[in-house]
Amino acid sequence: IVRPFNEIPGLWKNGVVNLYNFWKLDGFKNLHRIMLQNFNTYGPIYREKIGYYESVNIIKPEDAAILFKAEGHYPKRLKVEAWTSYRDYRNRKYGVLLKNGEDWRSNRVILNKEVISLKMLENFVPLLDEVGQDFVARVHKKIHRSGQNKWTTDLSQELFKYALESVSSVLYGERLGLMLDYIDPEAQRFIDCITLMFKTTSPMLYIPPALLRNIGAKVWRDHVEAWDGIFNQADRCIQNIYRQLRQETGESKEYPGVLASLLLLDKLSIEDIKASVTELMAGGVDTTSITLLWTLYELARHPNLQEELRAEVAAARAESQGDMLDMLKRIPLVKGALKETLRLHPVAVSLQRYIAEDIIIQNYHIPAGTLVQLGLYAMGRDPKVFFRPEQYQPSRWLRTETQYFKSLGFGFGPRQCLGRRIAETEMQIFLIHMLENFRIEKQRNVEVQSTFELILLPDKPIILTLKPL
Ligand code: HEM
Ligand code: 2DC
Repeated sequence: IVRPFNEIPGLWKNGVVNLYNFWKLDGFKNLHRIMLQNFNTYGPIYREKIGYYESVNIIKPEDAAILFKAEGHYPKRLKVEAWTSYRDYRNRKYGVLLKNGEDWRSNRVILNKEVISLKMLENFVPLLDEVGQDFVARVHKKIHRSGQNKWTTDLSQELFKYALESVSSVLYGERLGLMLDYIDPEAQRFIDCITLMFKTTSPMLYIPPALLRNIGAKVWRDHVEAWDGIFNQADRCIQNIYRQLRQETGESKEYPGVLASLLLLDKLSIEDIKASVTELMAGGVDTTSITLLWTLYELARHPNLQEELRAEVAAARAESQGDMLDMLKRIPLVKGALKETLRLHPVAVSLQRYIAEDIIIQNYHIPAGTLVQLGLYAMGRDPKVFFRPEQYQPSRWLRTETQYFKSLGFGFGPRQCLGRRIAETEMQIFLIHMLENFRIEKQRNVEVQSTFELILLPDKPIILTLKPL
């Protein structure tokens, strides 16, 4: 017999009291750990209300499968009101990230072809490979300059630049020059604005931005300043390409980049293109860079595994005779490492959908329209889901039984991460070049954990040492 919605365990009766307790637990930074704890307390399903944010939370891959089967034709995830409020406030269009319904679908279908289709990889790979090579050259230079034949540093700033350079080269078909010694201060400001934008979003998940705006709260003002910086820089890049296209006479590049392709295709309005390209540019920095930083950290902690990956890369290089597109098909363990990183250190603490139809999960009835969240961080660390979850083991992904609704770092289905293909390729190419050139080591035994700033970030600097092979 199916139990009713109101019997789902959890604290959902008084959102304000729950928000107060959440805040006392420093919940803004600990969301992922609080979710994990809730699953331990209540079991594989619980209902919750914090502030005005209400959801049903699940953890099992089988239940994730039920959730995604009920996502409907126009899948809708949690509305991040801080982001929509900013656009409403500044009169800017929503891009694919924030659109819903038919408007989302029609934009997404066109963007899919230009951004996430496998066919585009042959265009993206040479661009990303060049950035990867430049990164390696930059590290060699740093090592040389240190005079110690090694370079010990917190790589996060370097990785932000690598990520922005990579995504920009794909979007605009040209380089920003972030692998050089002196970089455009505006590009640096863009990077800082993204970090600030994420950081100021998380409190506004629970307290309506409209309210914070009315009382002139600092968090809202900082958030506006951050998005203003992001949009100004993206606008500059977009204008630049737009101008070039209009002046273009005859001879043109082989592949002009995502933005120019969309403009030439002429199927989306210029305002829609600008909105989505800005989101792609902003979404392409902290996500991949932090995932790469975690991966380097894990490789430094597991030297034998690092050698295994290096051997795989060397064999792939030999067999493909240096053809990067071909090489990417021969590195299953490197791909497994990236999945393993996202299992233990996911960018997104959860995936969510407002379900389009009634469903039954863990024998509870859940009505259509409910916000259902899959606890991605909690699932990745659940011993009932993953054998010895605390161990970093890329080889577990080589077995197919590991896969059923367990590899969800980029989300699922038609609403999954639009930048997925770019992200995966960029990260694979990065690891190939790093493994071919440097041994990655770490200093002392510092345990690094995650902290929630809308995306999950390392809670302290990760200091690594790179040594030439
Ligand atoms: C959406 C993860 C990199 C752009 C998402 C979602 C996740 C995610 C979990 C929500 C998917 C869902 O609801 O099913 C990641 C991870 C990344 C990454 C783990 C890297 C390691 C990127 C990059 C870009 C990007 C590089 C841009 C080039 C987007 C956009 C959406 C999205 C535009 C919204 C798509 C839509 O609503 O239709 N990402 N992402 N992401 N991501 Fe990513
Ligand atoms: C944050 O409870 C926790 O990929 C909330 O590239 C639920 C939630 C909703 C939407 C998620 C967000 C979480 C984490 C960051 C995500 C976002 C959707 C897209 C975004 C996962 C899990 C991200 C990082 C995009 C951001 C693009 C943007 C900067 C233009």
